Amino acid sequence: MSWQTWRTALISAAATALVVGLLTDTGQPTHPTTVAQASPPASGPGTNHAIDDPLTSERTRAWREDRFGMFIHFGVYSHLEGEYTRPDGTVCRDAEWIKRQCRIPQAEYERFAAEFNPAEFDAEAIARTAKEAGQRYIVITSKHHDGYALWPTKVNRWNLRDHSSFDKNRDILAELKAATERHGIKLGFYYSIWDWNDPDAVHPSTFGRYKERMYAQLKELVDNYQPSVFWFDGEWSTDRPSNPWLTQDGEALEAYVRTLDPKIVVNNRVGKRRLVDGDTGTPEQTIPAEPVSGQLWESCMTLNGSWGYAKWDNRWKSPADLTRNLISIAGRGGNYLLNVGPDARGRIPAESVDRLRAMGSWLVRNRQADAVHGAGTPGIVAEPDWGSVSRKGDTLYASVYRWPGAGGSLTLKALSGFDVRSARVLGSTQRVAVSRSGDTVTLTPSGAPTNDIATVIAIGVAPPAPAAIGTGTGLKAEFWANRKPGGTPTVTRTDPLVNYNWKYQGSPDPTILYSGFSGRWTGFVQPRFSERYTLTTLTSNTVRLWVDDKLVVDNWQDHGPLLSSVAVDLQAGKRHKIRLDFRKESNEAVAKLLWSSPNTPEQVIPTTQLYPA
Ligand code: FHN
Repeated sequence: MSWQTWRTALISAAATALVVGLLTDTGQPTHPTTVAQASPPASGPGTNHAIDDPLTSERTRAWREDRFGMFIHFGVYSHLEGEYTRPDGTVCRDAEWIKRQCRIPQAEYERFAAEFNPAEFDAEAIARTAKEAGQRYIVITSKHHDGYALWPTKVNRWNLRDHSSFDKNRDILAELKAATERHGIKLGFYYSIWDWNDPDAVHPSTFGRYKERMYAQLKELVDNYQPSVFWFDGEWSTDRPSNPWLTQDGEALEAYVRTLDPKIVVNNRVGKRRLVDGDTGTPEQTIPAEPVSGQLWESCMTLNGSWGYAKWDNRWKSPADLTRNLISIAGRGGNYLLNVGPDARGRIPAESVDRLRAMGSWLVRNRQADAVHGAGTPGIVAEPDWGSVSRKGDTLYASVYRWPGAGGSLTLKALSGFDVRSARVLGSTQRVAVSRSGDTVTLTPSGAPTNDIATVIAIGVAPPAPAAIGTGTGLKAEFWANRKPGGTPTVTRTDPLVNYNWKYQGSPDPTILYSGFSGRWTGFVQPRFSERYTLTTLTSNTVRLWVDDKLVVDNWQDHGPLLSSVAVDLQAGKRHKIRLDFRKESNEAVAKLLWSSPNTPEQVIPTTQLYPA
C-alpha cells in the first residue's frame, strides 16, 4: 500500500477516532499576534444553518455548472521538491507532508523557508492553462498543514512575505486573483484546519487561541481576495501534532464563513466530511460509482501520485483516463478538481500542462464540452458499460469510450417514458439510426469514432410534458419542545420547505431549546411527472415518513445524520398525502425532505409542489 493510499486510509479511519495527541514536534510559531475578534456567527435556538438548497440555489449554480476546476498544492514544502536528505545522508521522500513524514526539525524547516523563492510563479500562465484546459475555477492552498501562509497575513510571520527569499513587493494570491478575473475563472482557497506550526493548535486547552487566529486569517482572505470557494482540509482527529477539531467546531466555523460572505461555497471538511457539513462532498483520489445523494460533490485527484511537487513522482495518468474521468464525473452530477503541484520556482510541471492541454483540446473539439460544462445526470437512462451519459436540457450526450464494430450498436436502458427525436455524432456527418423498444434505446452509428478518447453522440429527447408548476405554499409544521411529537404543539406554522440543519445549538424556533425537540410536517406533495420518484430524508436523530397514509420510511431509532430513501410511483398533478415525523434526541439535529425522478434532478422538494394539511 503506497504511503499516499495509507495516508488517505489513516485520515478516513481517524476521522471519527478520538486520538489523544502526543506533544507537537514543532517549535515555537513565528511571532503569532493577537487578532481582532471576529463577528460572532449565528447560533442558538431558532438558528437554521441551511441557508438554501445547495443542489439548486443560485449561490451554487456557477459551481455546479463549471464541473471542472484546478487544484494547486503550493507551499514551502514545494521548495524541497519532494526530497529531504537527513543528517545521516539518507534521503526521505514525500511531498506536502515532508516536514512531518521526514521529521524535519522546525529550525531546519524554517531555514528552508527562508530560502524559498518562487520567482517564476506566473499567475497569468496558470490561469491561461486552466482556461485552455476547460477548468473554470482554481482552488489554491493558501495554507497547508505546515501552517505557512501564501499571502502577507498579519496574524504571524510564518508566511511567504515575511519568511522567504521571495520578492517582498509581490503577493501571489493577488496576482492569481487578477489573472483569474482576466480569464473569467473563479478563485477559491484551500485552508488547512490542522496546523503543525501554531503551538496553540495542539491542545484543547489552547485551541481557542488558535481558532481566533484561524478566523482572522479567513477574514483576511475574504477581505483581500473575495474567494468563491473555501476548501477546508485537515479536519480529522490525529496526532503529531494533535488536532482537536470537533463537529461543533465545524458548526461554528461554517457559520462564521457565512457571515464573511454568504455566497462562498464551502466543502464538507469544514466539519467532519459529512452530508451535513458545508455544501459539497469531497471524495479524494476516487470517483463515486454512481450519482451521490443528499449533497453536491467533487472528486479531487492528482495528475500523478502527489499533491505537492515531487520530482521523483512520474506516475502520470494518461490524458484519455483523465478526460474520461471528467466525462464520467459530469454524468454522475459531480465536479472534478484536478491538481497541479508547482515546483520550487513556482512553475507547473510540463507533464501537468501537457495533460491539461490534451483535456482542453478534447473539450473544445466538436463542442464536446457540452457533455461536461453545465451537464449533469441523465436521469432518464442508466449509465451504460460502454461509456457515460450526461444530460443538458432535452439533449443526452452519450460519450462512447468503446465504439462498436462496423454495423454494431449501442444500447441504453430507459428509466422513464420519453421519445427520441434525433441522434448525431458531434464532429461527424455520419448517420446514427436510433430506435426505442420497451425500455431499450438502440443507437447504430454508421461510421468511425471521431477520436480515441470518447466520441459523443448527441441524442435529442422529448420527455413527457410536465404538469404545470404547482401553487403550493409549503407543509403544515408542528413542533414540540420535547421528544414526543403529539399533543398541543409549542409552535404551529406553514413551512415553505423541509430544509433544516439545526446542528447542535439551532432549533425550529427561538422559543424551543436545542436540548431536545420534535416535529411533524403534514400536507400534500404534487409531482410534475408521472413516474417513479425517490423520496429522500436527511435526518438526525429519528425519522418516519408516510406517503398516502403508508409508512414508507421508519428509522425511529436514534441516529446521526442519515439519508433514508424510498421509491414511490407518483402521478403528475395529483396531490399525494405526506407526513414526516422527526425527533432530536441528542447531538445534532437535521431534517430535510428531498426528491428526484428520471426528469427531476435531486432537490429539496420546492414550495410550489407542497400543500399544507
Ligand atoms: O493531507 C491532505 C493532503 O496533503 C492533500 O492536501 C489532500 C487533498 O485533498 N487532502 C489531505 C488528505 O486527505
